[in-house]
Amino acid sequence: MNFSREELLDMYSDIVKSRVLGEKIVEFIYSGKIAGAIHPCLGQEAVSAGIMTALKKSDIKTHGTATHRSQTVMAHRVGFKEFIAELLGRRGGVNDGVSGEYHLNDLEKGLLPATGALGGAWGILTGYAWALKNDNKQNQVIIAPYGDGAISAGATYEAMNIASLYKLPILFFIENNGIAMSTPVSKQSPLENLADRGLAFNMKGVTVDGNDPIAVAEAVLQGMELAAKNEPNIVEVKTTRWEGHYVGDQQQVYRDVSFREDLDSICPVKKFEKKLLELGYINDEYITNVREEMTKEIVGAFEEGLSQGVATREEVLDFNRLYSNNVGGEI
Ligand SMILES: Cc1ncc(C[n+]2csc(CCOP(=O)(O)OP(=O)(O)O)c2C)c(N)n1
Repeated sequence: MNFSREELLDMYSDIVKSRVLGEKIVEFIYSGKIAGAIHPCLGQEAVSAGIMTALKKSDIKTHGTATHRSQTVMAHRVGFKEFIAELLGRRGGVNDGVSGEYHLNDLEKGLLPATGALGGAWGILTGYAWALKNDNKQNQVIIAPYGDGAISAGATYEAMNIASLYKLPILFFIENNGIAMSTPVSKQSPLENLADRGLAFNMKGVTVDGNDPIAVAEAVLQGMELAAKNEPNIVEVKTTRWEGHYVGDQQQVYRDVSFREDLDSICPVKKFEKKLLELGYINDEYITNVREEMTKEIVGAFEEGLSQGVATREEVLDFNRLYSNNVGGEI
């Protein structure tokens, strides 16, 4: 698959944006401006950039969640200002600051709500895919992402089985960063490639380099096309979690962190920069400018968010925000 120069440069902006967003989230947590546990995306930016490229390039409409490490994908779907204001618990947030990071959603913009209990969402998302098929919605698919740990929950097997049996328009996306909290993949699965789990359900699966945004974008685009033809399938991307499970987690207690001594050698941003430098598409000045531009945009969004008010206690505890009342009336 070919990506134009403009598309590759846009992909570069997205990978840098993801890095800056990750760094700023960590900074704002430590300064006490963001409350709650957030799972840093540092080291996994190529995954978000690849997904964003696929969403922009394809004319297939997608609905889905994002993993708790793909904050940039959530922000891309709902708007960076709205996402950041939500992180800060402010009124301009996508859910008026009452839902926080992982559960924020905007159904119109295709960001479905994620469940805190990992594993269950693939069942729910398979239900969404079933609804798309039932309602004869053409050219629309569900993207169901999870980490390597979450996909070992039993409900994910039922979801894959039903999706395959009923030929549903869904792409199961596995963001394999090698570790689930403190459990490495090798201690929870006998498989080399988790996409091979699809074999049990007669479903196609591919595994690609999750540190290469082009490989991720290509795999997602192909997966979306298959899903749009009612061929559910799996895309697994392999990457590395650089930080602890959440900001503040002392990962050296349970994990060999010697890889951190030379992060540049595994850095997806640097790797992609090298490629674009070789192609002659960017130079050092371009790199500096993009970093500055992305920092300005992200920091600007944080400042704007901080200037807004916060929801009242009553609004936060409003059950009609927490539960759907589509079936009729107030709860
Ligand atoms: C059913 C359930 N069990 C445990 C947890 C606690 N938990 C939150 S994130 C996480 C690790 C998930 O690992 P993975 O799916 O590999 O994603 P990663 O954090 O590595 O991106 C766990 C165990 C949970 N949220 N739900």
